[in-house]
Amino acid sequence: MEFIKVLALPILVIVFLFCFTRSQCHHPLDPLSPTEINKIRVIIQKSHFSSLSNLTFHFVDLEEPNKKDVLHWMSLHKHKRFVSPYRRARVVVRANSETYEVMVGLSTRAIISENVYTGHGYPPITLDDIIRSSRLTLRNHQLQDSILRRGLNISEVSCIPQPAGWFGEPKTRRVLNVPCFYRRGTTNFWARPIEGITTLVDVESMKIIKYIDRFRVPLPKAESAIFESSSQGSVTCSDTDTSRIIIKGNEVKWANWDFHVGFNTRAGTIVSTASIFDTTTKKYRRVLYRGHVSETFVPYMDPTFEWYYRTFMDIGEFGFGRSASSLVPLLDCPSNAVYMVGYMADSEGGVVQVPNAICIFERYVGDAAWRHTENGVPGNTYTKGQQEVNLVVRMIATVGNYDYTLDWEFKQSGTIKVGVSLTGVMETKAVKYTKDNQITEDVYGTLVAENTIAVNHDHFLTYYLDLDVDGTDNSFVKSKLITTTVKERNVSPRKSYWKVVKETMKTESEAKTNLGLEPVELLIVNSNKKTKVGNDVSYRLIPSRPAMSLLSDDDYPQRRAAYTKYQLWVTLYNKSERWAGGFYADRSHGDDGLAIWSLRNRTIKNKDIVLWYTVGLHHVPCQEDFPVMPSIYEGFELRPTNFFQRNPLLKQ
Ligand SMILES: *[C@@H]1O[C@H](CO)[C@@H](O)[C@H](O)[C@H]1NC(C)=O
Ligand SMILES: *[C@@H]1O[C@H](CO)[C@@H](O)[C@H](O)[C@H]1NC(C)=O
Ligand SMILES: *[C@@H]1O[C@H](CO)[C@@H](O)[C@H](O)[C@H]1NC(C)=O
Ligand SMILES: *[C@@H]1O[C@H](CO)[C@@H](O)[C@H](O)[C@H]1NC(C)=O
Ligand SMILES: [Cu+2]
Repeated sequence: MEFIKVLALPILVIVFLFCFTRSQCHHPLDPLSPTEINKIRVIIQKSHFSSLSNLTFHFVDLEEPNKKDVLHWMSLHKHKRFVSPYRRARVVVRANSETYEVMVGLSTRAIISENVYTGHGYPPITLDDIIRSSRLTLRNHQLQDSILRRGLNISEVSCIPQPAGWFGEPKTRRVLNVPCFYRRGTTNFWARPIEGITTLVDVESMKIIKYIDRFRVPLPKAESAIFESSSQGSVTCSDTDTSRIIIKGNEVKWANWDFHVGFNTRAGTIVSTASIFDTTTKKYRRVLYRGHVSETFVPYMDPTFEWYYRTFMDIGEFGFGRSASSLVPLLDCPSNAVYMVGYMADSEGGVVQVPNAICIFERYVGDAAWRHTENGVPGNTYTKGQQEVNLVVRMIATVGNYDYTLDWEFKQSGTIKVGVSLTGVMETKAVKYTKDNQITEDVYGTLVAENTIAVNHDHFLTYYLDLDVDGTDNSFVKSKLITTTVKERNVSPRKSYWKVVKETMKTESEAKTNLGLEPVELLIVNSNKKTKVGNDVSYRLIPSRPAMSLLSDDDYPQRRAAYTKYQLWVTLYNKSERWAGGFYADRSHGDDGLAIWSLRNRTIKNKDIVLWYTVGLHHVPCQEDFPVMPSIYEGFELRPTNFFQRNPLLKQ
């Protein structure tokens, strides 16, 4: 057997090229540096905002430069001439009980613009909001009495504030619901909810505005919740250290790929300006301008008083970047991983550093990227192939009880595989039942241990995918496989075959798609570019198992996450349209976001377009998911389709 050993060569080249002047290395999409975050804080604090009461920072991010400026910079960058577009920050603060949107110029050190946001919904909840609401709840004498009446010890209670959703109130306040849990005997307090108690905190005045203790049920046992002791302490196996990853600032070059890795509080990892080298033309060709998780929707299926509001939109309400876990070497990433630090601002505008926020590593998949055994050549049987080695960009967002491992995997074949692994702890509810056969009412979930119901719910992760396949102007094409009857019966005994019928989607409304059994290829096509033999250059979406929200259209959480009724949307590119559930997702009314923008029904043919794809999981809990669930993966691929002249893995 003869393998092509291109990839197995042990060349150790982890190169960190440091920048000596800022303009040399500054990619226009680089996230804000600690120096810049500090600068923004100082600029705002020295402005008239200092005279307003309760100034808190809810969002501090790079104001993305215009796409055409970035693309212009990219084209010059490749020739080593640098013209940096402007650096600006978009800041959302709360002061005087109002939401201000502020644009800060980083080179001019000045506020460029500001306005008061008067629409529905609120900016992301801060960590400070959460810590203070939790403390306030624990100090409440009524709660302390309730805890005592249940024979529990208040020192061992944890209260975890949660977004309150929106249920038709014409006017909302910034509030958090604060359920409590019991820690005694286990740190897995999620499995020991203290049921029956509702605390609602007004976050602005930091006051409890509702306290109700409706009923008592037994607390689930601590023993069944414990998993910490069975954690694997150390991992001894060692991977090979062959790495060909070149990281320069936030730019990554590996094999035939070149892309930028950013990080912000809202999306977490952002992959930008991804291009792939074409050995035929000896040029990098554009694939993805920007990709990240845009919103999540996690509605629980328990409509009772204590649970109905649990309909979370984690990206907008809090943020995947804000929830980033520091990755643990050998647990979260293999030994050959390199790490990136994540920076963000806290509620006072100060710098928060997340060490090991992102890891990047080569994955030796253990499979063949392609292979063939040829038996048909007499006396010359051979097997040829190439092992699959990919590059993974990973982060983990731990949003309270759940851990989402978010991967962007680049393959040398040109495919980008995007996926999420879910693990962590389920939200459970305490009940009186100890056996399933005692249950005669609807309990909205599965009895996973005595007195413990894990409640049914969904996970929807909607990805923002601004594909620019070999250029900016693309079209969304459905290649439908249509069963066709053979008419020329005199030449063929066959009665049927399928043929491909291509339909280019003309408008946003036409592009909304629900995937099912219909055989269809979903293509982002650049009809201005053709291969040598004349096919339209494209990438196609290989979807995951389709899932769509089952809530009724008029249900309040569904109105806020209306975009989850379709797995796939295509919109005209607009820099301001990034967050599928609207920017102000906390307590939103569903009057902003993907479903609303699409109503404009813009034409999308041969235009700069954005694909929105939702990975969904209906979670019917089972006993194996308790007390901590084994990882479950869902993902999709973006795969070159008539993009290259032939299999790009083959040497020229
Ligand atoms: C309550 O818990 C705390 C902390 O574990 C402990 O110090 C204290 O003695 C407990 N109180 C009672 C009454 O058990
Ligand atoms: C400022 O915060 C305090 C305590 O959190 C609150 O009592 C006060 O009402 C707030 N002021 C305004 C104008 O929101
Ligand atoms: C871009 O999107 C924003 C938000 O939806 C909208 O207000 C604006 O009019 C859009 N711009 C264009 C040129 O359509
Ligand atoms: C969108 O526009 C197309 C073409 O103008 C039209 O046929 C279609 O009915 C429109 N859809 C909606 C929902 O407005
Ligand atoms: Cu789940």
